[in-house]
Amino acid sequence: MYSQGLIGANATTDEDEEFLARFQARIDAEEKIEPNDAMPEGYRRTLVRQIGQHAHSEIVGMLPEGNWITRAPSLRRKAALLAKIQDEGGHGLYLYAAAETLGVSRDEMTEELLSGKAKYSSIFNYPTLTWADIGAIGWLVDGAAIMNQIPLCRCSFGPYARAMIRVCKEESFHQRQGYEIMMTLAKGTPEQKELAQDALNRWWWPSLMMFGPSDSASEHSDQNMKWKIKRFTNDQLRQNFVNATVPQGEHIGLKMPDPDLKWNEKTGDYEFGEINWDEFWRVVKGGGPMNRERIAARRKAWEDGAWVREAAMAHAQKRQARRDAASVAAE
Ligand code: BYC
Repeated sequence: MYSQGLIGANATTDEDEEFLARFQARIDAEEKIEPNDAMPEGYRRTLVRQIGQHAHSEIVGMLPEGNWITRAPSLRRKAALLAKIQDEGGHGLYLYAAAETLGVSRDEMTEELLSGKAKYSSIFNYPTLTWADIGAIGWLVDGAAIMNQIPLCRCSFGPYARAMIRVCKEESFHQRQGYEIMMTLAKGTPEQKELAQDALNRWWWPSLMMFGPSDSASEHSDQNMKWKIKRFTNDQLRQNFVNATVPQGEHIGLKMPDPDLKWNEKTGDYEFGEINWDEFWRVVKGGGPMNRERIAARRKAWEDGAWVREAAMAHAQKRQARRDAASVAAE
């Protein structure tokens, strides 16, 4: 999608005040920043961090759902799940390509993931115990992802913003297929309804954690908002998600696992209970129920795929050599 040849061009800048003010004026004027444009090193590094982590989340996020492909309850469910998981793989690839335009290679990003230096979304460190978890992931996890990603379609960095447009369209299908699974289970036998409720109980709080630490603890939010990478804070998006999702749960007869949840007439928001931030940081730092398995699976896939990468490189080199020989012969 984006040529490696673009990487790093004009990227080194003398960051005096005038340069920074000119850059901020472009951001304030809602101009898109493109890979070859001069940009502050901090802006570039922030985007590499966020887009890289976003790409890793899409790829690691294939694992919990992949666990259920062979056990989907019907051919129709299996086809939809397969399509969804393939979409997530595609999202990861657009995002790696968008990050590559900023001068980082896919190999470097993968090394950072495998060494634990780069993060991926906390949500994918929880296990998928029953089929209802596939419904809960689509409804809640993709629902939270859409809430976070729609504003990213207006991110100041062009390649990221453009990648997000297609990603959001696909996430919206994912959210609906998940909600439809939950609706079917909730209307089914008492055992099926219980499966749906149990999945909601386990995925609700981790879904709220996807939006990141509260605004007072979010180290990057202020600068990211100034650079228009983020358009809303973590707490604003989390609140919007709660407001949109609680009525959806009520509509299918499920109960949110939060005794403190209540509608506030004055603010027009649902008030909700305290998030367990100790759990959040434990999971982010590698101590969640599935962190080890997820990284082990990615490491195995990377190692098993080494021969494919080597063969593709050898093929590309041979083609280039043939092209070079043909152009010499033509001279
Ligand atoms: N999990 O200062 P803050 C999907 C980290 S996948 C782990 O607020 P920022 C899907 C944060 O990185 C969609 N880490 O940071 C796929 C930072 O650490 P570093 C995934 C988290 O960047 C398959 C530190 O905490 N979506 O949809 O301003 C199947 C301080 O945070 C988390 C994205 O990646 C977390 N939940 O804001 C189904 C969206 N939260 O980097 C579905 C793009 C925070 O300093 N990313 N941290 O070491 C973003 O919008 C922002 O990066 C965040 C965090 C809102 C996540």
